[in-house]
Amino acid sequence: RPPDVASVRKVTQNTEPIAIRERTVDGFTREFLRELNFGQGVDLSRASVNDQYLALARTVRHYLMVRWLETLRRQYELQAKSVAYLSAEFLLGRQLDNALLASGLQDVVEEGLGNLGIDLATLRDAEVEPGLGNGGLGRLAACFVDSLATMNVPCIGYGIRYEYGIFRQTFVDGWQVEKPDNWLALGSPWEFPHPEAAVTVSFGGHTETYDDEGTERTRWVPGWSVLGVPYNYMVPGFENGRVNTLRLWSAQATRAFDLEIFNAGDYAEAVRAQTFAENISKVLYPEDSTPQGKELRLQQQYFFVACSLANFLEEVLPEDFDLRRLPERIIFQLNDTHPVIAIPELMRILVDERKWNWDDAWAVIQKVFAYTCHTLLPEALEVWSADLLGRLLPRHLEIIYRINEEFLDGVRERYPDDELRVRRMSIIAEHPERSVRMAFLATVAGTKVNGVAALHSQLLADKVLHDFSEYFPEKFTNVTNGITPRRFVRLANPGLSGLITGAIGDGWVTDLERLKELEPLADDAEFRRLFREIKTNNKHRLVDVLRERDGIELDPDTMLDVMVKRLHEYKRQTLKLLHVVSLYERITSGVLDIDKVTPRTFAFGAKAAPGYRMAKQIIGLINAVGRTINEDPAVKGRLSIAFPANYNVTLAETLIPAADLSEQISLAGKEASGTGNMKFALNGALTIGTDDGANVEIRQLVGDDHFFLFGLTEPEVADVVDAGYHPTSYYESNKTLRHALDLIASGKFSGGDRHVFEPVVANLLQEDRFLVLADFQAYLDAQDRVDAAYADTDAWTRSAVLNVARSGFFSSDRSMRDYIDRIWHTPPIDPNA
Ligand code: B1H
Repeated sequence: RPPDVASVRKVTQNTEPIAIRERTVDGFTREFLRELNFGQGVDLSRASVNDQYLALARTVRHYLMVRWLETLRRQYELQAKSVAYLSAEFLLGRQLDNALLASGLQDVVEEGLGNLGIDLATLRDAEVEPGLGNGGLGRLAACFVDSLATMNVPCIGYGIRYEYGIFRQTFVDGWQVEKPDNWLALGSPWEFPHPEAAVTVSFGGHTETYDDEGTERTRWVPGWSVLGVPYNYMVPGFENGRVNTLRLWSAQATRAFDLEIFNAGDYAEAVRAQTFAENISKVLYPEDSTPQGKELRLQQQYFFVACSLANFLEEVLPEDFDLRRLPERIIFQLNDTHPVIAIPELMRILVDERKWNWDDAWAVIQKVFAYTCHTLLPEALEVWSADLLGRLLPRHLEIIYRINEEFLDGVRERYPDDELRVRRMSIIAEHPERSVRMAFLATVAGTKVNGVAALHSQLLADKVLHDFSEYFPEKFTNVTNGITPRRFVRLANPGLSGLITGAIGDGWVTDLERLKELEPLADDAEFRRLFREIKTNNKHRLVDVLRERDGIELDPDTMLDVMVKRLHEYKRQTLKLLHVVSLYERITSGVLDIDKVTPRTFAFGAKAAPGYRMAKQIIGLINAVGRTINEDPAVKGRLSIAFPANYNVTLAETLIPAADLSEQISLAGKEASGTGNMKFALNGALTIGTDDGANVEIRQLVGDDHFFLFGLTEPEVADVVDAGYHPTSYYESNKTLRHALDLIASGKFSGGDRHVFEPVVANLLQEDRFLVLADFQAYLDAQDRVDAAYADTDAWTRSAVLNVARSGFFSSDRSMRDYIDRIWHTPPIDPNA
């Protein structure tokens, strides 16, 4: 039976408790072989690795199943307040290892499979990661649901089951070529489809008013509809018996829709209609931070939000629930503006369908939504053309207009004779075309608005949403991001985890501040030796993975200097590249004595949005510089570049634990938070970084002596820009910079062709929106400090240990506590209640 409301009711009423499966090696082995034989239909001697993987996944899933049903049953009994995390992205990463860890089955499974002659590691590698997100924002959602389950907080994650996740990146002659990510092709053992619980979602059409027993009401007469089929995923807490639910929606054609067309005799048209409907959840939009305003994307947003609200109101809540009490039962957290259309949708449900009056509905709305903003870039603030929105969701546009009118009435009352302010604050922009500013809508309707790091929240309140923070000061708050220590330390870095547990016990996995207890060990020579040994082992593990995965040979005896994140100009991969090119140029021209250069491997990982031309050029340039440097005997053993294609969660899990130096070099005031920065610090890399996003907090916590700070601060950036920034003046006055840029312009990295990378160089010289040239010298100086520090192995290791010991704050468990205290007010469930 589906683990859904209907079955929950049944369980509470009339079933015996299901026997807990035997958690022994023999018990596991029996279950596994049963799955292989009856689930996959093969016997062990003929089973492929994929057969074995699928059977194992289903076996592990069975063990968690009992707890899942139990969690649902208790939730139904307790009717406790839950979090509904609405997110267009959940970048989950591989599931198997996490499920094994959460269920405490690792040892049993390893031994059981071993007895059958199967290597667990081989099966792990057979899993294709669900890449249902672009980068930090999607991964954050996955960390948050992990933490909530671990902390015993009721949560449902709601999102989209994209048939194709983030594209698979390949390189052809060094240029990015995208391939579809067919992650479902070999089977998807972690999901539970529930076609019987499908929700109908409508689009288009028109609205009309009618007389409802003396009251004039509006109704929406949609033009077409699709079905949303829920696929449930387990979100197991760490060793605590709780399993929350992630519900992702898949679009299908409605029966009525195609029946009508079939009956009209147009078979081909009916099949085409099916494809049309299914297109909605077909593919994840690969733009990280610059949404394109495409109609299909708005369809996706409304689709998953409408399904989720309907599911929560009609299936999760008890049948007779009084919606006036909704704020006691739920908080809908809006992960950026992507789900903000939920606000007018809930208004529509309450006002049009449940026939509430407007004010009562609005009062509830203002208590059940909260909004997280993830950006500061103006071009990333989502805006929908009123024309498009009105065609796709005519009733929602009307509702937005009314929300805006009433809101602006209030603004006018507070600030009479300030029409300029009214225009600035309007949810509706008039130029360049009439459009809806989704961040404003979320701010007006939500109970809280939060940024994702201290600096970011400050800048949000002071700049991007300044009028709003003045108008609603009580709404604005900060919750600094975090990462789950289960996946990114315990699983990704078993060596370090063992060392930590040996020193302070294993409580840190769910109480990361306890890493503080490691501080004294930074001065313990034997501890440092073991710490270094683990880093070296992690490098060897990475060497093996890159050889196998990419055919890349990497020297484990060099400093591993890593920059992995989406390719974006504001993140400044070109600054990193200019450092490498400058080192190369100075060595080959004899300015630098090669024997004095610290041997380094520069690792890059980055996907570019397929339509972002400059980003793709930069990828081409990194690969071109890499090819030249890696082949040049003059720098052999000193400088090399490794740029494995298709950086993803799985690669991050081996790359980050091996890193010595973490590159977090965005222009100050542009990176909202960053979360990779936290993962590196917790795995014992030192950071070279600007005062941006969560770097600020990392530096404050680990201490200036253990962090390489450089570059303009955010106020300095503002001053430079206000004064009129001229990149050429830096080019002209700095010889090192000039030589590096000239070398690129000379065609050195493009077989003598001066045209290939001309756009990158020209952009830096003429525009340089993100002040790469202004920060170049400061960056080089900071890299010199890195070299000096690295030369003293003991001091470096001491700093690395202190980075680990002082970064416990960056657990997403702490982020969740902050959301609970400041925004959600959803207490954890007492396990003994
Ligand atoms: C972040 C996005 C984002 N901010 C639009 N904004 C997207 C915007 O598909 N889209 O259209 C996708 C993603 N992602 C990131 O969020 C920030 O840049 C990081 O600094 C931050 O750490 C992360 C999590 O808060």
